[in-house]
Amino acid sequence: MPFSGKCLAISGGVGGAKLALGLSRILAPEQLTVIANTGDDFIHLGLAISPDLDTVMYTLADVDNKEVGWGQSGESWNFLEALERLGGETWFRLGDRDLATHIFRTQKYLGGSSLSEITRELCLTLGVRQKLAPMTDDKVSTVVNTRDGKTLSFQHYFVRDHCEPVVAGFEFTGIGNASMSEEFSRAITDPALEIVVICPSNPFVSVAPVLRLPGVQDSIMERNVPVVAVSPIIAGQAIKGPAAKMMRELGKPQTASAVAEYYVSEFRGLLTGFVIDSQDENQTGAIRALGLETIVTNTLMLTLQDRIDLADQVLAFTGPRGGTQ
Ligand code: FO1
Repeated sequence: MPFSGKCLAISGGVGGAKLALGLSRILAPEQLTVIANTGDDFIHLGLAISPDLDTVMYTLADVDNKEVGWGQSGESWNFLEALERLGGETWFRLGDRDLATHIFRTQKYLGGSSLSEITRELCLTLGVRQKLAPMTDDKVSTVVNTRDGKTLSFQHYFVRDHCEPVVAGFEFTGIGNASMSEEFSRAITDPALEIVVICPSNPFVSVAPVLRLPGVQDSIMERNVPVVAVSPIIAGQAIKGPAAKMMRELGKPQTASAVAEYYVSEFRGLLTGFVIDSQDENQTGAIRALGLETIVTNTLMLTLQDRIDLADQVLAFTGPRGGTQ
């Protein structure tokens, strides 16, 4: 039976954008709202950069660089080469087309626009018809606490230092008095909402900042709809990014069931379902024991069809909360 309600998807960067694309191919534009993490946002070279929002936006607009998963396809690098010659900072690679997005965003910010308004304008120009919004329009920054007592801004940890520092924990500065963006709270309170999907993004630095925003967990639980997360770990590996390395450094097994345990213990009562890859089928029992309805399927999204098939599986979780369909 085709899914007729509305879907709210919570996404970080690359992994989240893949599932968001799959969902966008199944659902009508007005059925899908994607809320992106903004804890990775930072000011770099004087420019306001929102990596997770841009990754989802470029993916839904089909202008994304499909090799690396961020930035635009068909890029030229004249700006960066010229900056290099001047001795500027080039560790964060900004293509010429991508640069225009950051300059546009910065100019709008300086003109008093909110990140939500700017994202709406960018999506309109790029032809993205689904609703895409930041988790908040307030400043929230993910900080990485390293085992040797340092604190790193997220992009310094992730890009400049290649995720090498050993993590001890994370902080989301500013989150205590940040409010959900209008689109976010509207999507949660929409009477037509039938499912919340937590995309296969990094649980600690992409999903946690969104769920920790004041009021998010309670307002989602009040809706009594399925809340389904897709494991970002397959057979002990993260498909992309440092999730498995972080789990090891945090003393957790690098398994899909350890991700489920993290979500259940950190966000008690929020999740109702969990999707794992066929390679992790042997963990179904442990995950069901956590009270999560579990689906085993292919979660490795290599092709567009993989993205669509996974989205289809996730949407099959609809129906009343806690029911074992
Ligand atoms: N990630 C990298 O590993 N290296 C880069 O040089 C890089 C540049 C970049 C530029 C724009 C953008 O929107 C994202 C960019 N990313 C880069 C990815 C970004 O750091 C991550 O996607 C997120 O912050 C984590 O999901």
